[in-house]
Amino acid sequence: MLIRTPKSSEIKENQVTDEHVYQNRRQLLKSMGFLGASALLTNQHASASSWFGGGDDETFKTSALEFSQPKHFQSEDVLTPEQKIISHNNFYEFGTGKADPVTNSQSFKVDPWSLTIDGLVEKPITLGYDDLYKGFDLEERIYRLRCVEAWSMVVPWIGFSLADLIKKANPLSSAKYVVFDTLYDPEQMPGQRNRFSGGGIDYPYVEGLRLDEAMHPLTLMSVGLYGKTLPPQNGAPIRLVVPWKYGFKSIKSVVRIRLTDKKPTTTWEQLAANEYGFYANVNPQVDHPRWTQASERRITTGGLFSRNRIATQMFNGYPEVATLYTNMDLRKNY
Ligand SMILES: Nc1nc2c(c(=O)[nH]1)N[C@H]1C(S)=C(S)[C@@H](COP(=O)(O)O)O[C@H]1N2
Ligand SMILES: [Mo]
Repeated sequence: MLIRTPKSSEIKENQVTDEHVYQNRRQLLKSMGFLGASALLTNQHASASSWFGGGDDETFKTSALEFSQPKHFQSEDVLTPEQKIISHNNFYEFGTGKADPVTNSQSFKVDPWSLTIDGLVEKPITLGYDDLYKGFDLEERIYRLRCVEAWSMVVPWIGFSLADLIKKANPLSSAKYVVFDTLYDPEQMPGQRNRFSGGGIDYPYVEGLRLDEAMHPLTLMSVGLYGKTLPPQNGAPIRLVVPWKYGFKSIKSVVRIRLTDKKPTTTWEQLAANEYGFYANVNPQVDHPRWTQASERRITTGGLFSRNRIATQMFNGYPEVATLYTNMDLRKNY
């Protein structure tokens, strides 16, 4: 039996499957016998809930990481529980529902992996799977991440500054922007097989930053969370995290980082440029055309009926990035 999900033409990021709905769906699946007790405990397998017709049988194996905890990246915010971070998110390559990524990505292969840094650089680099963990000083950084759909999480990411990686390639002075590509592999990513399964996105998923944004010390290449390597649903083996921007900028499972002199057109701009701009800085004063951005629902430990609505902060509470945008009209450059 399959749970029907909307056609891709009906799907947009505004379809807020907030945690209520998500929890209710799990309750429903449970009452229909899809979720066993252990699956509920680990929140992992929502098998048979997938509209691709089954989901993965295996569970992806993560492994422990060694990392430091620099004081300036810690936080007083209540952390979002690990089980929620890894079971409720967006990764359209694995389906457009909030539980689809965890359901459909468990057999995703991350080793071997290849990440290339090229374009306007003196020294193009290609990193293999082991290089992602060994070539850098890994840090745990607790970041807020706010989705454009107005929910947010607080995540103990593990990773390194993107600047450290870009510097190794020696950028040319002509480089102005950085373009990121997610893996394109329809065999492994069911959302890439046709327009309907992947939310209308023309894959690969592409994101971009201005070079100075990319070089900002907050901009993180993450290889782990909660002390372990990333699970596939969160972008294994390596993904971007830009904590002052809406979540869609934080591109997952990156295979290429290219320096250019032209502003790229990103995936969400291609889909709806009037709704999802290139900058996508978290800004409570600039609403999405169809909903307010002044507040957000923080996902913490709350259960089925918890309400945890808080005011959204400018730049998601990272005022140190404001200098990147002096003299820019953030209403025009949304
Ligand atoms: N390749 C890829 N990256 C992606 C997405 C996606 O669909 N495909 N979704 C984005 C969106 S909209 C959000 S909110 C975050 C959510 O994932 P996280 O909870 O692991 O940060 O991933 C972002 N990165
Ligand atoms: Mo998002």
